[in-house]
Amino acid sequence: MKKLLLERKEKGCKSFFALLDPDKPIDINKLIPILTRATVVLIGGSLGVTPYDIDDLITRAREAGIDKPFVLFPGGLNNIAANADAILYMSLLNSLDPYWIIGAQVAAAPIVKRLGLEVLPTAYIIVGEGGAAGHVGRAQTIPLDKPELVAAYTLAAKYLGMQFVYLEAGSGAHTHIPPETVKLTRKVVGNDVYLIVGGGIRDVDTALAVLEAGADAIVIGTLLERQPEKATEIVETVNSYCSRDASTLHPDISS
Ligand code: 1GP
Repeated sequence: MKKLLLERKEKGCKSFFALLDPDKPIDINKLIPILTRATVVLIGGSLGVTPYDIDDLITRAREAGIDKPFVLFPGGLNNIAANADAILYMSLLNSLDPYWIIGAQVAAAPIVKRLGLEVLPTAYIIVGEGGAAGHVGRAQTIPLDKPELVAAYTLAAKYLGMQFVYLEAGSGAHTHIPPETVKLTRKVVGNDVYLIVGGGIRDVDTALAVLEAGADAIVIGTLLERQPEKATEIVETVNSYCSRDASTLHPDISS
């Protein structure tokens, strides 16, 4: 999993993470065009999710022919499930509660080991509205107009040895992470952090702007069920990225 993502990054490709929240109604068949094009399928949710729901969803998706890595995006210990391939092993760096920074991770570690899940060491940083994840995780969310704080958190994550950093605006956020914030963050941390950006991304232009600003992957959740055709358009754009010259697309932010 990690290898797949890092190899794509190395080649200049971007990745699309399709997020499924088992607490929401999911029609797998309707999502086949998106899930078969996604780089990975993330599964998790902040509320109302059990490992049984996750295992069942993965089984149904595999039966429907979705041959993708299934990666846990845990909203808590109740999101650790055996059928997954890997886990975003996250620390919510800007939580005010040590439980979400290191407590849940200690409790999860023996389970993750026993299940043999591949681990992606990930800093989770919540910006702006933050949504349910921000509330449940007791995040002191970073104001949208303070990109230097996002960059500083990301640099701290890099210095702590975390390979993956997930900048989260919150599921269904009205305002996504601004591309300028991604651009500054990338400039400050250099290229050796794998940057994942999600929350409130709803159209191709936003997805492209965030990717060209320096994100390696975008996460799309809400749009999958609400406007699957738009999500399909985004995943196709992400997948065509490798063969495009990014500097000609949005020259204002790619320089
Ligand atoms: C939420 O970043 C993800 O944790 C995806 O957000 O549901 O707004 O696409 P959306």
